[in-house]
Amino acid sequence: MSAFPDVPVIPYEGPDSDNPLAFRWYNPDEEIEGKSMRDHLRFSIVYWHTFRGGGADPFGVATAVRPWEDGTDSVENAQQRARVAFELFEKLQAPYYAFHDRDVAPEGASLAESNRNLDAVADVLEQEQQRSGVKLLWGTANMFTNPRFMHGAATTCNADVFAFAGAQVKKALEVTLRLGGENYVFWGGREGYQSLYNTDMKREMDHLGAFMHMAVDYAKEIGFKGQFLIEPKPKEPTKHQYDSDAAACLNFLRAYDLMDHFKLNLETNHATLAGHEMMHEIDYAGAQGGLGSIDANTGDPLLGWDTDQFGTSYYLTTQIMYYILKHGGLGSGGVNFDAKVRRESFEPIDLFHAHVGSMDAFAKGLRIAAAIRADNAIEGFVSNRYSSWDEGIGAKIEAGGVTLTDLEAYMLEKGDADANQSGRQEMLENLVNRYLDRR
Ligand code: XLS
Ligand code: NI
Ligand code: NI
Repeated sequence: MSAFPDVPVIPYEGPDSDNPLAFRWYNPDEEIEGKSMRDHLRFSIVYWHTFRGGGADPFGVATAVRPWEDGTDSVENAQQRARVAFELFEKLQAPYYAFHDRDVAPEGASLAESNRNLDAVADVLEQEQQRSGVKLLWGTANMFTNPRFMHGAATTCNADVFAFAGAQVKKALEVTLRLGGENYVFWGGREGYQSLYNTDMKREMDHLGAFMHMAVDYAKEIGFKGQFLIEPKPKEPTKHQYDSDAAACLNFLRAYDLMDHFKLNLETNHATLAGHEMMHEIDYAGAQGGLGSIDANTGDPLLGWDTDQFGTSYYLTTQIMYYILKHGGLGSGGVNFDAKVRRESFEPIDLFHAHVGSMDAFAKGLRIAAAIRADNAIEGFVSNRYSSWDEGIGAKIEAGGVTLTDLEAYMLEKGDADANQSGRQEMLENLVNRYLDRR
């Protein structure tokens, strides 16, 4: 039985199409820079917003109409929901999906019961993956919703809660392995603090480092070869999150000797909350070999929180795809739509409009970014801007071994530095717009 009988598999119809349920830019098999759009973008649909989000907000209850739900928190309902989810993944031509343990299966009265529930739903997920060919981009454990995690999971003051979190990650890793997950994500929902007065920050960070090592060791033990990812976010739910941005995460990974095992899962709206552009986070992570995957969404420029909206701005997707291409792509990561339809968009069909539009925006961004790269339009300007480092004193400094005394001798002889040249920011912004104008 179909949950979306009126929706076909979304076709590619090209830029002249005005069919709202067709792709205008996402043509999965078309090659760009020698790779199919499908393989560049590796689109992934999230289970939590799309199948568990009902549109509740602090002032009102859920609004979403989801006819396939029977209103219970039973395993059977969760299994039925999983089948519906795969119908949506297939109709969107999304090659991947992602979930938290507690999104897909109900939490039981004990850890043992929760594990049994998860296994029972994983049976259906496995069948559906085999039937449809849709794959698991990543799994993760929800260690923030249940009240036991009020003080944190790996960074809690309560050692028993740390133990519970460890047990939960162990199970989530086993299920992710069983389902062939290509990555495993840690988003530290409650790994932070509301008040430094009641917090031993050093101890909490040490515990977080130890927790991550336990995960790495257990992955090795069971033969999980997927990529571990940390997802930075600076605030919300806590005032200060330890994994606040790409730089803070990389510093944590270095400090605790985890760089070989982790990359980053960067999210647009989180970058905004951290006061960065998403392209900055991608370029920063990429420069350190830490670009793993992205959670594709956007915030509202007039609101200051994580609104997790579907991104439709070509300007934003161009920036994102440009820096992803610059750093050689997403590897085992993907473009994962960690985004939710608005509370007012309560009908099932809105789930399709949201994903079709955002997939298309990323496809268009990929096309524009590749065109800019084909002309060497930005990189050419940048390498020319730094050309003083390619020869003379610049090349010597980069090669290493130059001292302050050497610099003084050089400058005493020369008298003054060579003249500066314009940064041409406005010219480059206009240039990007010219590429956006193109078809
Ligand atoms: C919340 C995060 C979360 C992670 C997965 O803000 O984005 O959804 O992606 O735990
Ligand atoms: Ni996310
Ligand atoms: Ni988010």
